[in-house]
Amino acid sequence: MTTAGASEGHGGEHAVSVAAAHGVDTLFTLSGAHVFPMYDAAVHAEPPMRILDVRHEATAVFAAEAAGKLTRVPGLAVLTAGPGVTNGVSAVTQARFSGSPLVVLGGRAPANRWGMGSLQELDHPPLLEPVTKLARTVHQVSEIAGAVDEAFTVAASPHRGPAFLDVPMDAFFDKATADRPAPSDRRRTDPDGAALETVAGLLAAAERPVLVLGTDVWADGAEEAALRFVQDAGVPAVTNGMARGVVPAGHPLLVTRARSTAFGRSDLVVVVGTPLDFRLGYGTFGGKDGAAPAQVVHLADSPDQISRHASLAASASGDLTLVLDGLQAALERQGRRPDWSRWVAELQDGVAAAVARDQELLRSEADPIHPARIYGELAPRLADDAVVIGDGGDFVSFAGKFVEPRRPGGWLDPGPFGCLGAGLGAAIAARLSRPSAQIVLLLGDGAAGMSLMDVDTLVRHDLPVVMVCGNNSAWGLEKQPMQMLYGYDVAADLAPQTRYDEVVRALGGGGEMVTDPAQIGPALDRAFAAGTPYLVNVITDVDAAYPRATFGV
Ligand SMILES: Cc1ncc(C[n+]2csc(CCOP(=O)(O)OP(=O)(O)O)c2C)c(N)n1
Ligand SMILES: [Mg+2]
Repeated sequence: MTTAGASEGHGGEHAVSVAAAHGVDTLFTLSGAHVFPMYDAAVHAEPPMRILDVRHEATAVFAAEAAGKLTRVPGLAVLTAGPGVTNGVSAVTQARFSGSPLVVLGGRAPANRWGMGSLQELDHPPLLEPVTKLARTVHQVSEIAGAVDEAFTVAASPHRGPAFLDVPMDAFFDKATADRPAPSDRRRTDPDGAALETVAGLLAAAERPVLVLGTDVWADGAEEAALRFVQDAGVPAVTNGMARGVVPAGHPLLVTRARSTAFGRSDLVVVVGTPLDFRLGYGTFGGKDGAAPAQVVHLADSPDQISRHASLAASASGDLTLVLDGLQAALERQGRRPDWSRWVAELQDGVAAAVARDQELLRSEADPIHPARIYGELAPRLADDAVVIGDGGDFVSFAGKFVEPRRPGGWLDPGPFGCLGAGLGAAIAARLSRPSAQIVLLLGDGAAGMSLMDVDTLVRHDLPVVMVCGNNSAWGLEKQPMQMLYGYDVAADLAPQTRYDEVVRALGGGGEMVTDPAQIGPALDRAFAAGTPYLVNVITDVDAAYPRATFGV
């Protein structure tokens, strides 16, 4: 371990100083005395660390998670002991599922009273252990700097994820002289060259290959290598999660809109940086129109991410830039350049047909409004660097179909954990991380109810964000499946035309309700021009359900 020298200070000073050395400029929190040393240190740090105080700990952790995703420096959430930590657990779990770099520092009841029943006395690490890469108590003030350094290093190392520490109050307020470690340079893990040769051989022999690019391509900083590979190899690609935009909207090799043909007719699917989970049919491809099952290759940022359930023709792991550049070099050594032009043309035809089919819905004049019309109005208003955040069910699925990012790292969806309520936290972090970009938060009306109070945080911290609520007065993604399975539904309806826009106005932002499709565009223009948090509350047709092929099980 290299050190930045020994320093004197209380526990908060050690923790904040090490976090800052790892690149953190903001801590997300909700007040509690157990963590006061963190605030004192943030206030007195040079430069001060921004304290972004929110209205629910879930928002603090969702914000830190989103900051980690957007900046690729672990986000930092500071939670008070007991309920502060337990309120954050769902968001920590989301970070685990999404491989998001995140450090959560919890307060903890004092060690010198442990077992006597002091306020909020809870042993957190056993609760956090199953959903983190690291969860432990730091018992001595002199150990805080080293432990925080370890937490940041673990969170930021592939495969990324959350790390949790708690510090007993007496140790946190205590003082010590301790070494403050200097963060070490990132180490890149080389992939196995022979494995890449095998993959290159499979690719060279394939007639209808498809490349899938997922979130870890962005998280691992491999977005340029990925686009290079797509273009140099000439292989059609489907992107998901934070890799959306790696192959930009309109690129001739981006075939996401022809996904079902691509996956169904492919003879070789190479999946990079995302698990072979329900979003990818558990890693089973091919078989459409009498096609044989496809061979599957899994390339991941670390060995533990390689699928254990799918039958793989080959796999490799390591730094994804080295993986993709290495694969291209190996492909060139194959000496035969496969001609995939007919396959690519077939998929391009599929994309063009899908885009043409969309037009009617995107321009729909239906009353009540079809949710697709909202995206027909929103998409042309988005700048290349817009950050689009989805929090909801069907409303967000429509966004996934109709909003195609033009740059990577600007699309935040709930990921495989699918936790509603992440929206306001993600919007807070996005506004801070991308100060000059459009930030658009897409909220289902159900999801809106989970975090809308944190509009108060946007207002207090002067963070303008455009919110668009697809208000179908229902938990739509649950209502339709229950209808399908039982022929009736319960616990799926919400009140009609609830004025979420007035909630935002009451909290100090702006907003309006829209019931006429022709008014969506002008309302969005007003929202983008507002310079304050602004919610466009669009009343939509509850019967316009997203056409879903799977419920994720
Ligand atoms: C925390 C949490 N609770 C429940 C669910 C189950 N769930 C998934 S989508 C959904 C409906 C979302 O409704 P809304 O936000 O209004 O979007 P809509 O589907 O109506 O467009 C529900 C309840 C979940 N994913 N996360
Ligand atoms: Mg809804």
